[in-house]
Amino acid sequence: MTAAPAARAAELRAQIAQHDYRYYVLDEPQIPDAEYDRLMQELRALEAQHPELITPDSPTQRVSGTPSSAFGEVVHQVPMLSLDNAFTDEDVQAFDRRIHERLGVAGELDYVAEPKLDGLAVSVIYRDGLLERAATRGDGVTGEDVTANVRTVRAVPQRLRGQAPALLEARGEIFMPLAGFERMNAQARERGEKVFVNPRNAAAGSLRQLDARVTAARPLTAFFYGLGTLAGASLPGRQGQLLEWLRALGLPVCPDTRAVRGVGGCLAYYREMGERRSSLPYQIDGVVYKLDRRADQERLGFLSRAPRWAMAHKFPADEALTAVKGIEFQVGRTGALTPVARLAPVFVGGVTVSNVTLHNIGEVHRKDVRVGDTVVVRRAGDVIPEVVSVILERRAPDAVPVQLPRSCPVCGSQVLRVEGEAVARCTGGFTCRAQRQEALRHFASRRALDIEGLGDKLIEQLVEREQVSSPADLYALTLPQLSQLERMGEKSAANLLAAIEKSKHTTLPRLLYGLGIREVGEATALALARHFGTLERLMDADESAIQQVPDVGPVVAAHLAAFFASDEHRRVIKALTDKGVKWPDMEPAAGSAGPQGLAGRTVVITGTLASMSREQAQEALTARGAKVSGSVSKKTSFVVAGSEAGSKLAKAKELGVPVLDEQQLLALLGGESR
Ligand code: 9MJ
Repeated sequence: MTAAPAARAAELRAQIAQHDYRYYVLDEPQIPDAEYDRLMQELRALEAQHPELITPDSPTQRVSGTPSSAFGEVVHQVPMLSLDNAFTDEDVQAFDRRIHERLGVAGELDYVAEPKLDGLAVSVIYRDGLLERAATRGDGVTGEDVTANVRTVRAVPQRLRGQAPALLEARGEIFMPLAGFERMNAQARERGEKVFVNPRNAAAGSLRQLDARVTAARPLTAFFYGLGTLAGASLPGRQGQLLEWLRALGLPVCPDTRAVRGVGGCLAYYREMGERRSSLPYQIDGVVYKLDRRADQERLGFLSRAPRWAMAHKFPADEALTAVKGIEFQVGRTGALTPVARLAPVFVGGVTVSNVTLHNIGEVHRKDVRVGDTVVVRRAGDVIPEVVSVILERRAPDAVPVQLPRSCPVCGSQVLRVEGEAVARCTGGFTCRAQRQEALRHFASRRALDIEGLGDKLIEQLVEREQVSSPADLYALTLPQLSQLERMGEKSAANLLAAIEKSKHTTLPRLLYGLGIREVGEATALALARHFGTLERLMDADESAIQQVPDVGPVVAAHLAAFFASDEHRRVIKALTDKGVKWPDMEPAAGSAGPQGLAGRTVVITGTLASMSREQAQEALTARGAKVSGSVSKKTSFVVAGSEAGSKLAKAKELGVPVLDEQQLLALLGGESR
């Protein structure tokens, strides 16, 4: 090192501050983390040799080594306001109307719309550009002094950039990005430690640590959106300009903040963020609208705790507390016992939830859910609801842990849990009514034999009356038998019979899928059908031959071999063909859907394809037996989505219809190997 120690230390500090700025404010990191760490190490070493060179704003001083015994109190010179909440479009319209009335203006108003971050509100004071004090919001008037902790958050600069005012109090939110939250929880889980329920609790818990070294190890970051006290500079005239100014001073501002016009612009932003919510890198619980012009804000003023010129528009809560009324075990098609928590109905994420799957007994024990417990239930976006955690403080002293039943709750057969497997299964096989019922339901389902009108209730009755025990029995049902079922008129019985008759003309992939072989989903069924061409060839194949099929591994091959080794299953297949169920053989063609490989499939093409026109794609699909349709419905087998696909893609996602991209289409057509 040639530079004098003082000069080198100053240079390193400036470089580190610049990298923090690029990383947190511009979101354009310039150097790898390892290089950043090297700069820090060099600075630490230099300061250790020359302690007189340490400055209070040195990045090495972010972590104080002395845990404090309590947080001091801080009185906010300008109260830290909270926000009024809107839950409906009407609430937002009323907010906008009130502003018009009070200001006595007509026409659309300018707003700034911001994501409402789910973190911890903080005030950070800079004097002559240097970070002096940080505090939590507390009750808005008095908060806690968390300076030592906030100093450890790299997104919060120690020193402002450029022309800093004499005094500036920036306000914003400290939070934990989802990736960091998940990483931290995964580590905690590995060590058998307590996990945080959500990023907000994690941020709050991390910031309120008496030992700032703990805070320093937590992946916290910050976005700023407002001002408290200001001296030595004039306030920008608009909220949008204020955000730009904060950014220029080196304070990170949320990149998803946007200028919008009128109530229409606000609501459009709300919907857009609602859709993007699940893919954002941070957790939000709504959006915030702020009237842009400061002069207008000042005319409107405050109402008790909240400004009249701003409003939080909340998303439907995605977490709620409720009670576990019971935990039952459902038996699935493959005998898997799935524990299901019956809940006191609770409105969460926009729907009422009263049942939540707990997946398997291991999960029940890991979360330690017991009957009578109060639990946190989450439903984020359109993800299936889940039990996040148990509120242990509210557990009744006599609550007993859930046991895996020894015998099947439906048929009484023994329940087995293979060593090392999460799932426990009923060993009753087809003798178990639940498994029979589920197998029939699967066989008749839309993507399998597609027997329209054969719903759960009917299957239940048919199985209960022992009129049907295997899929082949469906083809022996008569009109008088069907007419006798509950809620079944002559007409619907005739329709059902016709649907059963129609299902006899099927395809090999549908049949294979419909047989309900473990781990054989639609894609595997199609691959098997394409590879072997006929059912006989597949039934005669041994495990190693089956493993030749693309994407079929030893586990699936073993399930297939075991399935076809069973006399019972062979009898059912023979009975099906005897009753007239038939399907065309497929031309074996490795890796692609050969002639008629897509028979019976309805496909929708949307968006722009790069390698062919839509007409060419349509032709290629039709040549393989598919029907190409213009609109997406429950009947659509799959949607091919090119670039700029719009409403049809959205509809497919809504209905759960599989979506293929262009690469996958090409692979299916055999034009390219994957
Ligand atoms: C959050 N939580 O993201 C405000 N907030 O403005 C945003 N909170 C706020 N603004 C005035 N973006 C009081 C609180």
